[in-house]
Amino acid sequence: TRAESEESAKGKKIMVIGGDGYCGWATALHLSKQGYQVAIVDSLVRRLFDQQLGIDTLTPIVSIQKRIKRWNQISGKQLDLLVGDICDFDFLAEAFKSFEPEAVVHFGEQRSAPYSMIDRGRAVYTQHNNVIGTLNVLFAIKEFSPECHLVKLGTMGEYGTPNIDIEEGYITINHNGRTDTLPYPKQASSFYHLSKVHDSHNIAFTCKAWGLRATDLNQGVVYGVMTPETAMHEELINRLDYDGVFGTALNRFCVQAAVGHPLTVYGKGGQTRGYLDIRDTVQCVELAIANPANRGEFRVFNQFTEQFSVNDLAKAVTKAGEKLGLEVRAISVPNPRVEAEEHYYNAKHTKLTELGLQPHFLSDGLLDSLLNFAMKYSDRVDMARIMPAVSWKKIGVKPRTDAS
Ligand code: NAD
Ligand code: USQ
Repeated sequence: TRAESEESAKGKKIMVIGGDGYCGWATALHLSKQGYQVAIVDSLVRRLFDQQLGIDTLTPIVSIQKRIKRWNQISGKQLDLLVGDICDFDFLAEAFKSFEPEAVVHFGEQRSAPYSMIDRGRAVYTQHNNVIGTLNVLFAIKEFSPECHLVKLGTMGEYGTPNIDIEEGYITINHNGRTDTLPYPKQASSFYHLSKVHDSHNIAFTCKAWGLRATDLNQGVVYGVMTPETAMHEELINRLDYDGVFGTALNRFCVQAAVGHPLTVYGKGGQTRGYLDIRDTVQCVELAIANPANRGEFRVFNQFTEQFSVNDLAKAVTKAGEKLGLEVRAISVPNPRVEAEEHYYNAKHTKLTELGLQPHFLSDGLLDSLLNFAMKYSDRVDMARIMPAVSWKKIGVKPRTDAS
């Protein structure tokens, strides 16, 4: 039961790589609150990308050191901090030897599809950072903590938008009279999403070859900003990206509605994806940790709670905005990406529910609170950074110094 798993979790050591980011910070605090011993590993490179691109989170986040100090004052719990790049194996090895994790939650990647499509340099950086970082984590687990469970953030985007149902990681195929259960076909559509495909292959191989235990969480698009822990103090506030490079669909639409910018529907708006509330991200990760994969097992969970098209989201935000007296209008923006704008989409997502996930479905209450949140910080919004400026087709070898 949940109570038993929480009880047995007490004291378990969890390394959260990427713990200064959007999903990672909320997860680190949630796990700490639940009684896990948490160490955050982060290079803080995400804060550097923002500076280099001249963008900023909607919310005024303080330094990671201040965040941790505040959490300690409020909760009485300790969070360890190891600042470094997991692509530097000496750093990662020291982190493993000093902390001795029993599970590693790996959020620490360059996670924006548009960022990976800015220019050749960013495309190569994204695949190097993500693929080599994950390879280093796999080697570190083998060498220093072979029992350690890897909980790796993947993406629903690994599957693309096939014209058949999407299964959870594997599909049973009947071919020329023989049957096998094989990895579900991957059709990612950005250099970022492809980096996750490469990671999945490397993880699957090392589970088989070295007997590592891993769970690949193919997460959908995350929305929302508050979790019970990040809401406890302004210095614990989470980041909320709304710009055209790091901002994601629903979060962007809420900020756009709050500042009177038209909602930016790319192309026809029939693009359908899996979505989940950030409160469910933290729940799913905890469920994966509390129910580890077996040695040698490469487990895949599809981590989302509902499917929406971009047009569905625009409609929901328009309705919720109008209730608050906002004038909301959606426009069709020429699609900067290469993707299907009308397609079949039906993805399975039962494994986390079977483990006990209690979803927070998208509700009027959530939209209302996210819109109010965006209105509260609306003076921080830079209107010039909302429209998309990265084209899948125009990417070239020339370094872009102004990705705005
Ligand atoms: P984020 O950019 O807010 O956080 C990522 C963190 O990882 C940052 O703090 C960054 O500094 C750190 N990092 C990156 N490379 C590193 C390295 N080499 N060494 C150490 N630290 C490094 O991203 P997020 O939105 O929190 O996403 C976290 C993970 O979840 C990513 O792997 C992403 O692909 C996945 N994911 C996110 C979403 C979403 O909607 N945000 C959806 C599905 C999957
Ligand atoms: N879109 C719009 N208007 C916008 C922003 C996006 O129409 O203003 C469309 C995009 O074209 C796309 C869909 O909405 O069809 C989702 O785009 P997104 O930017 O919200 O999400 P995506 O690029 O897919 O990436 C995000 C995270 C990434 C994660 C992924 C999960 O940044 O880390 O892996 O969601 S998934 O989409 O399931 O692959």
